[in-house]
Amino acid sequence: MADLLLIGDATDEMKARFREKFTIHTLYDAADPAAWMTEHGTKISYVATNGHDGVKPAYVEAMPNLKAISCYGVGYDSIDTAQAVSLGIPVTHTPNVLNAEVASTALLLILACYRNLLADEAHVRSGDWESKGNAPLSRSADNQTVGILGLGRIGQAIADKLAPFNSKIVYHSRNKKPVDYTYYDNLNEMAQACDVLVCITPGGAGTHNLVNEEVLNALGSKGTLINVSRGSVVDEQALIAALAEGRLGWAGLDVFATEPKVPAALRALSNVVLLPHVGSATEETRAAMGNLTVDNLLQHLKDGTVISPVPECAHL
Ligand code: NAP
Ligand code: 8YV
Repeated sequence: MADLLLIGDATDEMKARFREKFTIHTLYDAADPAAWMTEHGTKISYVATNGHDGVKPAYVEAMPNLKAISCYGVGYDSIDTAQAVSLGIPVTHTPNVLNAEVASTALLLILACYRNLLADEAHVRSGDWESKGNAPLSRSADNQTVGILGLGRIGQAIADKLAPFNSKIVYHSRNKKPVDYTYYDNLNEMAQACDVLVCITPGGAGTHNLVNEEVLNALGSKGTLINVSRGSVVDEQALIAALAEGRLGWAGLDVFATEPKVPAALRALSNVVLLPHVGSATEETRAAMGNLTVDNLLQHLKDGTVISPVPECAHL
């Protein structure tokens, strides 16, 4: 049996499948994870983690016999891939199996912002409907210009799911894609032109605070920001100020700068819809992600190859 380290928790189904071929060690149960790594790191040959917990570079150094890292999630900004590549360790992730789910979450946030879902629900629950009368009118989510920041696998799924809403799709990414949507090579210009800006790039240094005060001002007082990517992509303090001062209309957020901490100033605003990073969190999608996370390591154990390496590790 090979020794597998679980850095963050895994589902019962994943653990049951892992147990068939691996001896499982759970770092999240260790009172002092760094001390545990120093004492036991040399026996670990496989790691499973998730997009939130990642793998600390010091932990990788403490595992000289590490053969592969499998991430339960498509985003891997919390894993140092340069370090892994330099050591010849493949890193895998779970692309595609969650595209539709995360796209549904983006749509849920867009609709909740446009149609005042939370305020209207509270209107019924509080008894205000009976005592004060009808709720104020909301806005139609149909016929809007939606700017996708990061037209990749999930960005395309979001564009597809918006088709019945007759949205005009525009996008910004570093490279123009072979699609019919209007391409903006400048994010500010796209923000100026759209009603909704949906962030769905990877996190990490390359996208840090890409959505800054200037972009938020360009989106404007009638604009809606949706973030289902990583909290680091949006300047959270600039976002709070723009929403509080009415320079930005609404925001629907699934991700935050320092999860699970969400600033009180953001939680106090009425023009936001806040979700606890549940973009992919349905039983069906998490089962598919879990299976791919396990399958990658089972395949590596069998023949030294993996199914879905991150692009940086594709050549290993
Ligand atoms: P993907 O297929 O790699 O797409 C990412 C897109 O972002 C690409 O089109 C890329 O195009 C663009 N991009 C990268 N860096 C950029 C930059 N600096 N400026 C502008 N555009 C940039 O990835 P995916 O599978 O769609 O996943 C995207 C991300 O969603 C993940 O990395 C993760 O952070 C997040 N996510 C969140 C949840 C959630 O629960 N909320 C769930 C799943 C995924 P170019 O290379 O041409 O720039
Ligand atoms: C997960 C995600 O919540 O796939 C991603 O990048 O953000 C989510 O699907 C995350 O990986 C933790 O498991």
